[in-house]
Amino acid sequence: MKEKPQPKLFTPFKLKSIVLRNRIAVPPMCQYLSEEGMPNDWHITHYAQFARGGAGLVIVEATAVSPEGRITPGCLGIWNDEQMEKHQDIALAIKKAGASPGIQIAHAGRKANSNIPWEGNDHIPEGHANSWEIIAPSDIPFGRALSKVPREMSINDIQCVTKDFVSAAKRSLEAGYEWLELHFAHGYLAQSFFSSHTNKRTDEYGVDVKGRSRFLLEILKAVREVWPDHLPLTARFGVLEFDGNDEQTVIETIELVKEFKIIGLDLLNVSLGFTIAETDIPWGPAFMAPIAVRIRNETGLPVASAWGFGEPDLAEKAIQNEELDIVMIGKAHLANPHWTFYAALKLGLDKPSWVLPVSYAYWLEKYNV
Ligand code: FNR
Ligand code: 531
Repeated sequence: MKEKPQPKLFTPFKLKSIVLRNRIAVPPMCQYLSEEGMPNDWHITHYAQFARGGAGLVIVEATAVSPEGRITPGCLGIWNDEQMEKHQDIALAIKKAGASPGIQIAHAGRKANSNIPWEGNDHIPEGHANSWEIIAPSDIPFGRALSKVPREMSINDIQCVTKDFVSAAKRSLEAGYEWLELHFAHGYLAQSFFSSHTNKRTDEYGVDVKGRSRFLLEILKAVREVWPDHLPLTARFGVLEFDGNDEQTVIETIELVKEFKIIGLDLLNVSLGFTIAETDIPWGPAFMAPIAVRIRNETGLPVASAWGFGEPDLAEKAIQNEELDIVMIGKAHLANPHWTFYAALKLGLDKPSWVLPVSYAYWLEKYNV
């Protein structure tokens, strides 16, 4: 009988010393359920379920490198050892369920100090108990509900935040994470240094694309020095803004990514800029695939991407066509933590149960699932 073609989505992916059991990743997704940056039992069960469901890589939500780097007061942190020790429980739970534990470390910049989404998603007003000063490359507010004017960062601020990323990377390693993602996307601090919409500096961290790239390159270089070379060091970066100037943005981005690669970036997670409010994003299934494959081809770096790959056929197509090396399945995982198992069934994988941990696979296989 003719062998049915096996989906490529379930082939392993080796990056440095890490071998993912498949090409499916859970991208970072804020839960806003932390207090003072501390992980709790919610986070342990929340992240373990995705690994239990068969994903190859589970990346913990944007985790702030400092208290003021949080998006909201509910966001996770890894700026102290107490937090780091609780992160150990999350990383271990993911690992024990057969997935690789990753974490995204972040500074929210001018989008920091917001209320959690279901409590307004707007900036916390001055004078409120939870209000803190927000910082950015220039004193330009995002606008709309994020109307607080950030303080323009001094050179000392830039050096302090870079050190915070280094400390966060060290703590992530100590926590047992194997995959580190720098949050350089979605209009947060690093992205806002790169964008000419938000960076009007006249010193060496602005003026032109070289200046606007400097902060990101310095963070990457400093983190690379402390993150072991055998573990993947990655970044999520907004390559499109949909602000009418994307051809220029992509040309500058490709040059930046080539510099990232020279410094030692191992993979780019291709995402959106979300730098300014006035954009016209053409949402749609897998709509980032064409730009992801362009970045992959023009830089030679492995790429991942998200945004509308939740239908298994779309995820499989992106891997089959070598547009992506890893596909990130976000909201579909929130709806179904066992997405990987159901994708295996839908795509006709031989012995689909075996995408699950053996303690489940054995019995499902025995009952011919
Ligand atoms: C997100 N996203 C996101 N991205 C990121 O880089 N860091 C984060 O912490 C978060 N947080 C977050 C929370 C929630 C509730 C959602 C829905 C999304 C974006 C996410 O990683 C992903 O890129 C998008 O959800 C698009 O992928 P899907 O959902 O179309 O598969
Ligand atoms: C961006 C987003 C926009 C539209 C739909 C889904 C997600 N994310 C960015 C997240 C926070 C939540 C909103 C981060 O990058 C932290």
